[in-house]
Amino acid sequence: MKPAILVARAVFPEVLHRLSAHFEVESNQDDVVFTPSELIEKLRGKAGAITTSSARINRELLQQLPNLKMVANMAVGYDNFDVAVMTEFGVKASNTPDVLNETTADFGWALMMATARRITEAEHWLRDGQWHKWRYDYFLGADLHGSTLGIIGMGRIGQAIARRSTGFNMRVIYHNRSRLAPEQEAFANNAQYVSKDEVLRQADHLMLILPYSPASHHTIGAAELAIMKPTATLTNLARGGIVDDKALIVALRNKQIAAAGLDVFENEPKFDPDFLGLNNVVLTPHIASASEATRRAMANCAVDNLIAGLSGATPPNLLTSF
Ligand code: 8YV
Repeated sequence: MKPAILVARAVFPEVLHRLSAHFEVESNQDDVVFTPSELIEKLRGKAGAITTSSARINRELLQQLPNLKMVANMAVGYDNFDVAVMTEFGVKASNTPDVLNETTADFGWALMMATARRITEAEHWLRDGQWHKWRYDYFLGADLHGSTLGIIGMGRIGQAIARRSTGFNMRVIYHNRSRLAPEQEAFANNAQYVSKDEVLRQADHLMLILPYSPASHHTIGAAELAIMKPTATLTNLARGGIVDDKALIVALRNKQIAAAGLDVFENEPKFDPDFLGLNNVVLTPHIASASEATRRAMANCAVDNLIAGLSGATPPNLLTSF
């Protein structure tokens, strides 16, 4: 008999087809976002699951699911997993690294450029019928070329973002839990390792792409925003919670920094409505990895992991060790 699995959110139909060759699949093509207790009910008797960031895999859930053997997250970030508890319960965990690096880096640039050059603000103004003449000072923004790009979180995506800056003749400074190897720095447009405060002080454009954990909660708050340049932009591609959104709203309102581009929010999708009252912020609904090819690659990566994990092999992107 095939093991039973749950695909916790809607996916490309061919993914379900692939899974059904190996498993008894319960899917959720209506894309209901399950509450924690609904998720437990859906997972009862299942050996495995494919999840996204909306599914919290924690002690409370695992205590009730003795048959669960593996959960494959369709995301590189896995702050929705309590990996220590999954290890304790002998439940394998995996994520989808690498397949989304370049797509997410592309989007980081799109968001940073839209923010610096005020593209969505200008488009809203145009659509609103306000364009009656040209003026020398309409929508003056900040140059990217020749400026300093500051990156906090220099993992694979951060490095892909840095590499793209060569064509813009930018200087790259970064902060990370650990310093990159010299050859990695060289490949990332000669990125220079500095303290977090130095990144904040010197960056003309700040990019946040670090994993969320209790230790990185509010990496950017009022104190950090206060030492940034008043002309600087901030782009958050990482996770809600990396930035203190209330403090960012105050800083944007008071023009303590010039503008922000945000793909992720605290408490998303119920983000702080005060963002909507600001015209110096570009807002997108967590779509940095959303290219057709990459979302398919992420789904297939999660499937590869689950097939390996439930057949007793080591999943290619295993996060737990026991
Ligand atoms: C996911 C992401 O699409 O990979 C990540 O960590 O943030 C996105 O690419 C999203 O988290 C859904 O799981």
